[in-house]
Amino acid sequence: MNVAPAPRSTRAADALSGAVAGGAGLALAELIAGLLPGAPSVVTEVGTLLISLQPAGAKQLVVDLFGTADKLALTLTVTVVALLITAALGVLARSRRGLAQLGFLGFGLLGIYASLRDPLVDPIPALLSAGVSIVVAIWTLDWLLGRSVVRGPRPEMPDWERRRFLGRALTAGAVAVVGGTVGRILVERQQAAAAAVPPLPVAAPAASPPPGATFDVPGITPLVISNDRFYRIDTQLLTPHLQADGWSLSVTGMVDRELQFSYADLLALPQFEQYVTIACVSNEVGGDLVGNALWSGVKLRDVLDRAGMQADATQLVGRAFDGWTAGFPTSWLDPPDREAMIAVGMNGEPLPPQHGFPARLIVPGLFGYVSATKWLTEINLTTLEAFDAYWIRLGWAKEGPILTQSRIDAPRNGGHVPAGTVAVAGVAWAPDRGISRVEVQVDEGPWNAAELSRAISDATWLQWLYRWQAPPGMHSLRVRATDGTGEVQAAERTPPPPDGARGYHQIAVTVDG
Ligand SMILES: Nc1nc2c(c(=O)[nH]1)N[C@H]1C(S)=C(S)[C@@H](COP(=O)(O)O)O[C@H]1N2
Ligand SMILES: [Mo]
Repeated sequence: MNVAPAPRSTRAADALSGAVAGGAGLALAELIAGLLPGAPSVVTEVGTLLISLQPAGAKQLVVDLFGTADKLALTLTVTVVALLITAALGVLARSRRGLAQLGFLGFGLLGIYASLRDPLVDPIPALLSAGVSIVVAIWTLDWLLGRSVVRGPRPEMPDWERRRFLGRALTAGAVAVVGGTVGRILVERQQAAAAAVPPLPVAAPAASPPPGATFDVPGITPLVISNDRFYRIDTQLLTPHLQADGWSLSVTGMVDRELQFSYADLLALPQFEQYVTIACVSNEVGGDLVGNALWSGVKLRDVLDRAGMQADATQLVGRAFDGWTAGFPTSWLDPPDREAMIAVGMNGEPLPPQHGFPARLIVPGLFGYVSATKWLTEINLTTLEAFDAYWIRLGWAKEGPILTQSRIDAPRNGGHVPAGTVAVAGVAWAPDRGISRVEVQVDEGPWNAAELSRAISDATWLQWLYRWQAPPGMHSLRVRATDGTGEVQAAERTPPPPDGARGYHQIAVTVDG
């Protein structure tokens, strides 16, 4: 056979190899997204990124053009463009294999970047999925190109080899199409389930923050932390994505009637909302494992009344879907102005998966590890002696009231400020005793009273502000708070274990002359 060399068909083969390799990578990412909740659908994320990059007018144009089909159209567009680009990378790979591989890597990085912008995406599955997909795409490309890589002039592709190549490319392509489609169907199902969560019922509204609840100081912590900025602490490596359907909460143990609530049952009970500041026992002095949010849901006492909590039940244990537990004395529930709750909403949204969807406990005044069970499935009434919860068995204190703490947010530690009046400001908290006083000490000088913002309630933090006449030089600033009972925050530094860090937050600043 003396057919002339056919560079065009070889180039077509290279392009096909690139597109199939790209398709394999994309399909794998989609399949992982479908199987592993929290892993991103790269196609959806890149599409969302592209939309967000459009100027406002163009965004509307896209929506108008595609109408209700815009999501599908966007998905297809992203896929087709990605395949065209990887096809080009396939052609490039013939002469510049390394460069083409870098191109695939760049694709993966774009996917990671787009995915991590989404607060619902978990970084670990996102990185894992991107890593595996890039490796598989590059490996597929090598596998398809492997046969025909020859240095020097482009060789003719003999017929038998062409057939073998086509067989491989079609097989890989078919696997990618099937895998990608299955992944896409699973992803769409997840998205539909998430969209099917009923809207939160109207709750008896919390008093809104009073006038004077905040100070306008750059760098100060906002009064309410948004859901995607709220600190997150739990023992889960991957965020659990529980479905409202099929979830239930049982109330068990020392009660007259054991009860079970579906998500709809819970939403049908009287709803209320309140601002509560929660904190983690492992927060260091000056750390940020503390946050304030508007929680909505059901009063714990309503549910306990229905179940008929028995008088000799001394401990309430919250159990999560995975068996994680937290427990606190039932006597903590007694003060009438302390409202422990089963929260279903956070800042007006259903609880995000990271923060315990469908329901969690929020108990004003207690550290999270003894109270704030996320992904709650059981409330068990027992005695203090009968049960030690998760962190208690690991040596943390059985009782965990939140310690009085204060933090300097502005100026920044190690920062420079101009001489003159400097706004020293931050937050202080002692849920649910409240804060009565905050003082600032400069170097070893006297303690100066700071102005306090008007607190939303004793269950929340407040902001404080001290206008400091700052002389040039290096200075240290310290803060201490006094709680609503008149007790000054502990001065002596202790590490977080076993019951929370103590000591004053201190920073160093340079005042420029
Ligand atoms: N199921 C479950 N709930 C949990 C935890 C956990 O590990 N598992 N950690 C607790 C701890 S230690 C804290 S401080 C709070 C943190 O709540 P957040 O992540 O919503 O800020 O959740 C609590 N609830
Ligand atoms: Mo915690």
